[in-house]
Amino acid sequence: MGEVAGRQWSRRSFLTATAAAGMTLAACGRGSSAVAPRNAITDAEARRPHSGRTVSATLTADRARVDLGGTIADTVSYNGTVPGPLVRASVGDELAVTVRNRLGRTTSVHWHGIALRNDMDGASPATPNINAGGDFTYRFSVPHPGTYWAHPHTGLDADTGLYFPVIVDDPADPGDYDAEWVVMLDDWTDGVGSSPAQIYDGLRNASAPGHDMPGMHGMPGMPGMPGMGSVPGVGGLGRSQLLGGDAGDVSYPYYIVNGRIPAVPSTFRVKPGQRVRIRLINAASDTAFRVALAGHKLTVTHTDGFPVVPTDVDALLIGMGERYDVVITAGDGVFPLVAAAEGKTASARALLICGSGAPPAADYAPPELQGRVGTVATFAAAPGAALPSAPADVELPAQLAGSMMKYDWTINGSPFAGSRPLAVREGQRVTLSFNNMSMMWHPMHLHGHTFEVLTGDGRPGARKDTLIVLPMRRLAVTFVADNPGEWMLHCHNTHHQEAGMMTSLNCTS
Ligand SMILES: [Cu+2]
Repeated sequence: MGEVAGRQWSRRSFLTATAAAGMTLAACGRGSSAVAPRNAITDAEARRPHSGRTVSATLTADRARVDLGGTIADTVSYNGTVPGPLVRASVGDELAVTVRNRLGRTTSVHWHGIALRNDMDGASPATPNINAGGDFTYRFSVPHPGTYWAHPHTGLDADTGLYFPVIVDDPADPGDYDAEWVVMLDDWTDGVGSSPAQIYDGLRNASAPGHDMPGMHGMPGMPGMPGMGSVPGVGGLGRSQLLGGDAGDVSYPYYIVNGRIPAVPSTFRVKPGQRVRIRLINAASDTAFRVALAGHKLTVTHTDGFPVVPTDVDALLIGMGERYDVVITAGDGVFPLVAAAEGKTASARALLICGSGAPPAADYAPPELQGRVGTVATFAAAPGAALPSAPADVELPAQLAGSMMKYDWTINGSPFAGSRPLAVREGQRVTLSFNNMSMMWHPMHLHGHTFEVLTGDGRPGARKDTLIVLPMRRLAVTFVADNPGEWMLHCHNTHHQEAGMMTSLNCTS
């Protein structure tokens, strides 16, 4: 941020500028004019660290028959696997990832959590989508170490096999562990149950006029009930105390870890006593997972890529789009890593094999799941990751609303097409206040930036780019708007996002 951080802005000038920008934008609607001129984006890119090294990869997005462990799914994937191949670089490296779109429809690759140049973010309109049959090379430098991932930002393709982990290493920090296990969690229906489009239509149709069903979340899919139950998987879910109410909208046929169903799990082998860094990534569309490793405590070290004060928990609640890094010391035996689909009475699992023995039954629920469950409020940014204390230059609201009955998910009163962007100037310190006025939780994700959760007690909260906001609750975050461009701010529930629960943070230089 350097020079821009030193700019002095009076609160009055902000309010005036914001109001004026707002009026202009309201008059124009969501136009196609670029928020950040190309030189602002290239200037910001020049200020990022540069190692001089380029990491290249080619990903072909295409139809694939994928073996989930004896269950074959006709789906779409990158290079024929679920998850797609790991993309790994070090801080300051340039990534050059060519995506060949063989899906027969428009696609994109969004680099979730990476504070990259706006025109490579993989979210329209800042980055043009890739046309059917077309190729595009995403080229950008990676400024921060951490655990990230990537997925399409077009339609319902986030609910397919199109995702892969992205890891950025810090050459100055080798880490105090012997082995590393990347764990991607997902809820799965594509090619084995209702299609993502059928589920989305089912959610929308259940909300058609005359289909008002108060409390429908708690009901099983009752035969004869209009909408609900007419599409297998839609509705009929339980509640979660951790999530403050309804757990989700969709019951998936499978919950998977690293592309495998619980009966035929993926495995990871280490020796007893070894320290293992586990990078947990929730790539699901409608499922928060409660994750525990049988017989082990989890020492949480990072939230969404950024260090926290190391904290021991028995289990972790991970919403869609969130990542947690934990370190464990391996015991002697075979231990299931269980990701319980929160409020959905089903689980995903993988096995940590550090000795002899048979794994427990596929539905084994380790007692750790009922122990101390870490949520975002449990963690504090490590001293090096906390933002300097500073007053906000601008305060922005993000009012979350909508209901299952109308399926009208909005931010600040509008679905995306009619929404008024949130306006900031480069270098401003921003407080963003989520106010969830709906009866459902939302994992809110901001592109291009990492914020610090405001705890209200002066303690620095965790650094995050995706944040669970519980129903009927307020939660504020602070960040420096140091990345010029048009950045999406949205719910990471795929169906809520598709229904319009998205706006943008427009950062002008
Ligand atoms: Cu949502």
